[in-house]
Amino acid sequence: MFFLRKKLVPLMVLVMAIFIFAACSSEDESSGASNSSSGSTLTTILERGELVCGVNDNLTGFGVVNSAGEFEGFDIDFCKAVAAAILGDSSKVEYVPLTASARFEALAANEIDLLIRNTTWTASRDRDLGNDFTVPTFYDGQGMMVKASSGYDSIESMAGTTVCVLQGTTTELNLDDRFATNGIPYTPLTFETNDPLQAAYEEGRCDGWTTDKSGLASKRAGFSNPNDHVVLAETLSKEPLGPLTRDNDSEFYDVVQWVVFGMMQAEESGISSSNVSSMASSPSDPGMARLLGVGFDGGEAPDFSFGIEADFMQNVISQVGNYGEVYDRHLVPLGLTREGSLNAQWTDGGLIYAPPFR
Ligand SMILES: N[C@@H](CCC(=O)N[C@@H](CS)C(=O)NCC(=O)O)C(=O)O
Repeated sequence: MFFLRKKLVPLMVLVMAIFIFAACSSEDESSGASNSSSGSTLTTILERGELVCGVNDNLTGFGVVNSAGEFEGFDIDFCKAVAAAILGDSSKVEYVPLTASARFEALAANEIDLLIRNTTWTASRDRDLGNDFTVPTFYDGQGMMVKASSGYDSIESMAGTTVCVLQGTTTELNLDDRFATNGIPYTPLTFETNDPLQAAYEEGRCDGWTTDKSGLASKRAGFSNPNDHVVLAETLSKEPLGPLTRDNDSEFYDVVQWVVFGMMQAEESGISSSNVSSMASSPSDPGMARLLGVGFDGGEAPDFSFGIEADFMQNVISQVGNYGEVYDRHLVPLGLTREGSLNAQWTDGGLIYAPPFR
């Protein structure tokens, strides 16, 4: 009896272990609806043949649906660039419009692969929300727009006013920092989306509209008479905006990060959509050859592929352009001058800088 028990107990433990392992494995496979069994978003995108990008659909210049019903903008072009790099085709993107408050949950819940929606990199978002910021594509800061006729000319002059602000944003938090901490009384009027917020501002239900300065430039340009509105000179915060992937998804994270860096490097190296094919057939230096995934001076092409085709940057640059082309296409029309700003190249005193392709 004792011997029987001695043999049976380990056997039962083994059987239980197999059951527990099987149950855990099947749970793993069924969770993460849109991810492949390996859990890598890169593999999922390659298998699916499409990138699912979470974006804004209401911010001209960054992410908006145009009159032809197509998504366009600065952020949209980075979705296209990632699709061009992974799938060789910038049109293979499904865009999912998201509000500011819904965006992080959509990424964590696997509803999208990538979030590119004028989203600010902050410590708590990095720490708490199950996502990873890749690299800022636009260095912004928070501003305040008022009606020109109001006479407000500084934040201090706005004591006792009502300020319109969007929920689930850094804007909401910075607003309180700036007013409450400095003893300036104010009333926030918060909204889930921009359209009712804009209506409230236009109807005079709030005295100021605060958000990223790029957003204010976009909204101001959309008014029938932009000169009726003034963006105050003060910048209330730092708002580095850029793409986010899920935590612990490093293959895909690397692709997104190096596509953005590649676009920055292409601009620095003078490679654009109009000359990329001639640069690829005769690169002028080894660094350019590495960026474009070709050999230099008759040498072997380097393996610089991040799990995708080695010449991925050729697809990105020919189909979408370098960083400067994307900036000029979407942000210059909003009056967001690059020269002298943080978004100038590092060689011009800005922060747009790619680590070496080596
Ligand atoms: N960058 C800030 C603000 C992002 C944000 O939602 N901005 C507003 C105004 S620029 C927006 O996108 N509005 C469009 C909408 O929600 O309809 C953040 O990440 O929290």
